[in-house]
Amino acid sequence: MKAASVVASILKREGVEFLIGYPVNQIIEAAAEADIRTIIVRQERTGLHMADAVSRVTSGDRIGVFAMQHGPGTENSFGGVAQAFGDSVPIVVLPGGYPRRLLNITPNFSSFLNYQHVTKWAEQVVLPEAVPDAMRRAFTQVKNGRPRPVLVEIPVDVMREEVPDGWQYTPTPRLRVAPDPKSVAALAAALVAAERPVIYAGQGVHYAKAWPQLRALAELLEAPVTTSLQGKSAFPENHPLSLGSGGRSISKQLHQFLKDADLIFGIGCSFATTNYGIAMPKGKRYAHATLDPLDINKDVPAELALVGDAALTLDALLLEVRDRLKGRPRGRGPAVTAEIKRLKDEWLAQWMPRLTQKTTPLSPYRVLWDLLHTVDVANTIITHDAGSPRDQISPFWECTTPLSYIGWGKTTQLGYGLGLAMGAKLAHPDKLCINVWGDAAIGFTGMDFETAARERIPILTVLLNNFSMAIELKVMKTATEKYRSTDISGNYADFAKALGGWGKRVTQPDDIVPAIKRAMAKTREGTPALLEFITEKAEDFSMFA
Ligand SMILES: Cc1ncc(C[n+]2csc(CCOP(=O)(O)OP(=O)(O)O)c2C)c(N)n1
Ligand SMILES: [Mg+2]
Repeated sequence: MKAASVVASILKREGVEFLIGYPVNQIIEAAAEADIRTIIVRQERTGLHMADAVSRVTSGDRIGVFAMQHGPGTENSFGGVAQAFGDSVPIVVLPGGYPRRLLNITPNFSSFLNYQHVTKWAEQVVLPEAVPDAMRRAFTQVKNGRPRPVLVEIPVDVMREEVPDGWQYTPTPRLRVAPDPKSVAALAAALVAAERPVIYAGQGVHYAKAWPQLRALAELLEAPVTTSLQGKSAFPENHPLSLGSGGRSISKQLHQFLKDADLIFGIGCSFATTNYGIAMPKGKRYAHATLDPLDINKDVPAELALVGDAALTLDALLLEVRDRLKGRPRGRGPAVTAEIKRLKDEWLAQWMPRLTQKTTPLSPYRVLWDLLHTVDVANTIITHDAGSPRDQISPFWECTTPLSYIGWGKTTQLGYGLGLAMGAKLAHPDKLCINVWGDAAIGFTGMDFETAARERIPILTVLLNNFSMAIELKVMKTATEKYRSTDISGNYADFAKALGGWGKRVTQPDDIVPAIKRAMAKTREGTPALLEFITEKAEDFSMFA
């Protein structure tokens, strides 16, 4: 068997159902021969984003895999891998490499060297017989420990060579790590003793599917819960104890409860400092439970810390907390939920004029509010993009089911959302998968709407077209005045049609809901739909100093 076919055979054994890629890479042909569906994108970055979503929306049960060619393919893929690294997403990246006689000779791009900083594991395979071992290592790494991309670079001449008979491959295990019982007891004691604890859940809860345990702990402690953007939907946001998700813009109740907290308990989160997450208040007591010890004491000093899988950690904490409470409720639930409700009502009342505004150009808030109230939220997977759309949607989109929102932002590549929606749709064909983006974002990856049409990946893409990079207006005042440097333009509804999808431009408030309904019907027929809403250059966000 040729090395490329051995790779395909291993992918099959690892349960990979589709290989997303861009030619030339011999693994693509070998995968098709092995009956793995090959999906060819229009540029590498989107393909990586699709693979990324497959892993995210399946809690890593299915790992997204992407293959591209040596040289330009590997050079052009950098953004996709870097984004997955930044947001800690487990994907397998299979670049071709220059033939061995040219490998690692300047100016030839080496994936092995260049991707070191954005992968948790990178190998270059120089002998065909080493392929099964390299793949075993890569899959073991991608499924275990902190989720992040892994990479195996196989030179084109190695791909064509025979792997000697007798090679073996057993699918790799997914192993879980439990926290130290002593530290669990100490953390449980602190949680029970705290007067105003706040639980901050990250995406570790999604990967461990620890949603029931998170809810049980919150209810037991009668403690409010928020999430990181990546962890959004880990806790039902219509639950009376929910503060909504963190992000650059947040709810008033979240702002207030964090300010007043006496103990912030992070579970399955990194607490990494980021512009696109909550700024953790200084001078608070922190308890931190996460999978990767490298995150402990990194950005926030943790008085108490646990290392382990989020589900095993919460299981252990639940036992300890129950043991301490001895069936006696903390008794603060009614007061806490009443306070959350009061603040939430105040906050929504303040925003309601924007969320229901009747003016044209449309308020982006109105568009997103109508979207929220038109789709079946529980059976939708939605993602934002970089720019204002992220900050306009994340605090107001109320998730009720796990993994119904793909939140991101440790790095924020414009155009990421399209591939995420497409990957989510591949993994969950029965759900409505939506990406919400601005007109700058579509400039990066918009051509891959054609992939959605050609491959029949019927997503709904919601474009907020304000003919501007509105989020940059404040920082590009002179350039805008003198040279119109933040202006951009396009007719994206026509663009969608030209690429084989369905498109509609919407300018009037009364047309928003009917257009969404038509677009949803199109997706059910198998056609991707693009709704282009002509919106104002909004500059107001739900942010607190
Ligand atoms: C690849 C990349 N380059 C630059 C940026 C910086 N950036 C963030 S948002 C933005 C403009 C967003 O404009 P648009 O998508 O139209 O959204 P708007 O703010 O107008 O609603 C820019 C330039 C980025 N996030 N990603
Ligand atoms: Mg814009």
